[in-house]
Amino acid sequence: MKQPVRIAVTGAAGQIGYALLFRIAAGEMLGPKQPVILQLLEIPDAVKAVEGVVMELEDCAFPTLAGVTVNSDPRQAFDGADYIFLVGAKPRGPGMERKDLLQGNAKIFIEQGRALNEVAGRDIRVLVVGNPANTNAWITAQSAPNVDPKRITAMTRLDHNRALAQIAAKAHTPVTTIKNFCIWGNHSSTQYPDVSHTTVNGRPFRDLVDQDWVENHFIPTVSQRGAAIIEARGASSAASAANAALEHMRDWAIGKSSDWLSMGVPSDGSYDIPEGLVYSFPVHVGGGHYTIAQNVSIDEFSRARMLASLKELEEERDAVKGMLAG
Ligand code: NAX
Repeated sequence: MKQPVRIAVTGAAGQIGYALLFRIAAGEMLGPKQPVILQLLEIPDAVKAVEGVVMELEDCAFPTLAGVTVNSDPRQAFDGADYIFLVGAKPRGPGMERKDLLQGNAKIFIEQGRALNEVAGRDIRVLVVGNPANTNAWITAQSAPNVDPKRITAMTRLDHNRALAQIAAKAHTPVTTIKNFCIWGNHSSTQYPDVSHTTVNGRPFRDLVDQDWVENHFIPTVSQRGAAIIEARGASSAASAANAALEHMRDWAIGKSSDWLSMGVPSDGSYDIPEGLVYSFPVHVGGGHYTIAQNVSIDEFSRARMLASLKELEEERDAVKGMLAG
């Protein structure tokens, strides 16, 4: 048997945590031959609830689960971790402004970024799920100057998967026949799900649909899907979010793809997105790395959408950057 790898998950008592932990422990992220140790983080009030989740994990007797720790100090939870899922965040409360949510969460990600800075290994991979995910990832990177910012990413894979499902339904084809789709920008309602280069069974998807469908049906359906799920279920996406988080980390760590995936990653200046901002791009994965797909042609419609999402990310950054100095 291989040496166990250490996987930290924050917000472990939450609903995404509950859907994610069992799949990681079952070996679905790194395969059935790779033992894992889970290092869970929660706020002190939720530690008891996590202990209940740990009992259930034990009761599954997963062959790949080599241990579980429960922590309320991020330095302990992140110590020696190879993979970190930053899921825990403050939910938006009644009457709360977007700015209050941003600042409340900024505090969490500043603290966790500093903890990462102290204890993280060089080969760490971090995925931020907690909202606002892109800006929280940017804050984490700013608070962890010793960590290579490329190793701190944000989740837009759920948006990517939601879009694939819509395209497959429209084209009456399995999702496996779809290539070259991506999400640009922020994980928010300004995200830009881009079908300009998408093919289905090797044929341009744009030959099957008109601009009105793209603009007035497809883009709103994908970007408002989270709200539609809350409306129907009375709670936000959990199993699909956990699935996307697992796929993001699995593909980054051990995947190989000539097709595009969507990941929120620090910009390297590609497509004129300012360097360092955490923006969703089309990426390729392989050899444990991701690379931003290059030379993707951008038409006027796409450029306008990409810039609208960029503007929102810049506003989010400006709303919290004063907090980083303190
Ligand atoms: P829950 O409210 O069920 O769980 C969040 C958990 O985080 C709670 O148990 C809470 O005690 C814990 N927590 C809060 N502060 C913490 C801290 N400082 N350290 C450790 N744990 C802490 O939310 P859930 O439905 O699990 O969603 C988690 C986050 O994912 C939310 O911010 C949500 O908005 C975000 N999402 C992001 C998505 C994405 O695509 N990027 C999609 C799904 C989801 O909405």
